[in-house]
Amino acid sequence: MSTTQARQQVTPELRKWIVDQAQAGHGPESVVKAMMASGWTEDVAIDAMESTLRGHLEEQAVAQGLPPAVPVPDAALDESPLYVDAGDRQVAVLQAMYNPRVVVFGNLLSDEECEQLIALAKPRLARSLTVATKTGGEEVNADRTSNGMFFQRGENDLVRRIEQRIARLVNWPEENGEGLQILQYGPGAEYKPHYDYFDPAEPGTPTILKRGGQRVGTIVMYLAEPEKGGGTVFPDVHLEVSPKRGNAVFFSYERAHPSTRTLHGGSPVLAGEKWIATKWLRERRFE
Ligand code: PD2
Ligand code: ZN
Repeated sequence: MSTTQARQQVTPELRKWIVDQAQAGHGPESVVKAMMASGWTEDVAIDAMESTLRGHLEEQAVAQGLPPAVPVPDAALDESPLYVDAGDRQVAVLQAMYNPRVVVFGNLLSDEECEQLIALAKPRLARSLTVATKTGGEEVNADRTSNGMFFQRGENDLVRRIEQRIARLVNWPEENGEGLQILQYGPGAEYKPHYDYFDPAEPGTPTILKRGGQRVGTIVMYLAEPEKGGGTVFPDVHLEVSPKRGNAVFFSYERAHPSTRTLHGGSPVLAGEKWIATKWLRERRFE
């Protein structure tokens, strides 16, 4: 940064001017151009404009009663890499969406890892439960007709290896992850559209949040492919992700609110069997 910019502060007056320009319909290029004309370099002007507008939107959101935005996991995709180094594996980036933040990864798990997870989970399967938001306990839910089980975090070498890989991939501490959940969906089984965060309006939510805070991200890994159906769908943005073995869909949500557009579901399996592993990521250490 030159001495000119070092001395140039993003003052409240400048912030107001940037917001006024945006509200008057002036595009980012003309705002940056005007700032450059008064001595800002392009990069610094862009940063100042972006942070001002982001801050303004956040203030508006909170003023309207939305929960505040919090930091979320994410992969380092700024330079559009085709692969991300996840430590012991190069993970392919197959698709990236920004709003909602949804990334489809390829080659996250090997076929052997998928098979091993299924074999370890099989003897421990039971009808899937969901968190009972009224009480903070767990309950059978007609919207979720899969069978499942949880591994403890770090329960065995395989689970530990995958947890380390995910932590590196999305830059989020391993200790903030819930235990890996394995789910089996037979023909007709589905997980109706829902949000993965805990609804702040439900009475059981404060109890749930004591253990690690909100969920802020999800990774659904596909372990076995059905013959038909079973895609992961995001109805608000009309997106369907195919349940391809070894691939995964990651998404994050910076506030516990539908404005994140992270409504998603597991479509009914039409033929064959779908197996997934889900990792839910919390704000803080999950004990
Ligand atoms: O199985 C899926 O595709 C799916 C869909 C929605 C999984 C989850 N949610 C989940 O495990 O949270
Ligand atoms: Zn979900």
